[in-house]
Amino acid sequence: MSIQWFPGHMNAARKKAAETMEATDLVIEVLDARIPQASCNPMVEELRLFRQRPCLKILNKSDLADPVATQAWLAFYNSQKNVRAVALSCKKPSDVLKIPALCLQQAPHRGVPTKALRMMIMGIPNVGKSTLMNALLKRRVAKVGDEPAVTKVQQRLYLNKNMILIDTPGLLWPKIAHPTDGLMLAASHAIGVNALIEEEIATFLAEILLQRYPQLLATRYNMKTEGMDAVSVVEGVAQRRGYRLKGGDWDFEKAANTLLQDYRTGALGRISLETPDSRAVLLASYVPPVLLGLSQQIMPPEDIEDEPR
Ligand SMILES: Nc1nc2c(ncn2[C@@H]2O[C@H](COP(=O)(O)OP(=O)(O)OP(=O)(O)O)[C@@H](O)[C@H]2O)c(=O)[nH]1
Ligand SMILES: [Mg+2]
Repeated sequence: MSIQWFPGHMNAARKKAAETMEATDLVIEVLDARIPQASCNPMVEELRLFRQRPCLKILNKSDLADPVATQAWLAFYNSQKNVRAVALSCKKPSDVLKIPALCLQQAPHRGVPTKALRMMIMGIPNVGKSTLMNALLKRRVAKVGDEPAVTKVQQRLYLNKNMILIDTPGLLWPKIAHPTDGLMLAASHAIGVNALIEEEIATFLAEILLQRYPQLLATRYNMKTEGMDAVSVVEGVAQRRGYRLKGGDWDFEKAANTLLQDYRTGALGRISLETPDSRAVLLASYVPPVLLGLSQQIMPPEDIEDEPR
């Protein structure tokens, strides 16, 4: 199965982002630290590079990610031109406090009253963009929720007289090239629930957990994972939790849901679904798709919701 999710409002959001990019000095790209490259929208990268804007990549939800993998990802991104990467949790105020200084470092020619630093927060759905916006502003200006596509329109606010923030709706891209990226995005809850085939996603997740984090599975569900395959892991969760259907069979769907929830909330432990090495292996067997046509994405201006000054 190949998971694709591109609801109507995202097309409008993509056009709007292309137009706002012109009047943006710095892109704050929020990634999911558990799946940094799978959560890196190629459309954002393309728009940013087209306008030659620097980028602060925030590996958010790092409280849920494997710290060893996160360190490897930071080295990976920090070697890229015009990119600075940090790992943090937008839910920790002390982490968020570091961000304004990093932004100013990335665009030293801006950040004075006559030339305010204009920062656009971009990223896939449910990655924590609005949480970041609220934390930076120290007040609740944007709605936050643990489901994809909460924010539907851009919102622009002054962080201080020298810095402007623009929150944007989560963006996916029309064609996710690698099926495993779609599964990782769905497992991490960036893709809407009606597009999900939860059992397949949970089986995919179980496969990675078996390979890389068998001890976390064993501890959480008190089961021996030796000799198990992914399907038997999900069945094992049903057995351990006593999930049965009316006829007496194991309730695979309920167990799949439990496994996904335990990964999403961090109950299983700190997990990263990909590393720079696993990504390199994936790319080695990959034929690039036709490049996205930028000209189709740049549209005339529309109104941004502006904070009254
Ligand atoms: N564990 C953890 N959860 C976080 C973190 N940052 C955000 N969240 C949670 O992630 C969920 C999504 O956060 P939002 O800020 O609404 O995400 P968004 O990127 O604005 O999502 P859309 O508007 O749907 O694109 C919420 O339940 C947040 O509480 C973090 O650093 N760690
Ligand atoms: Mg949002």
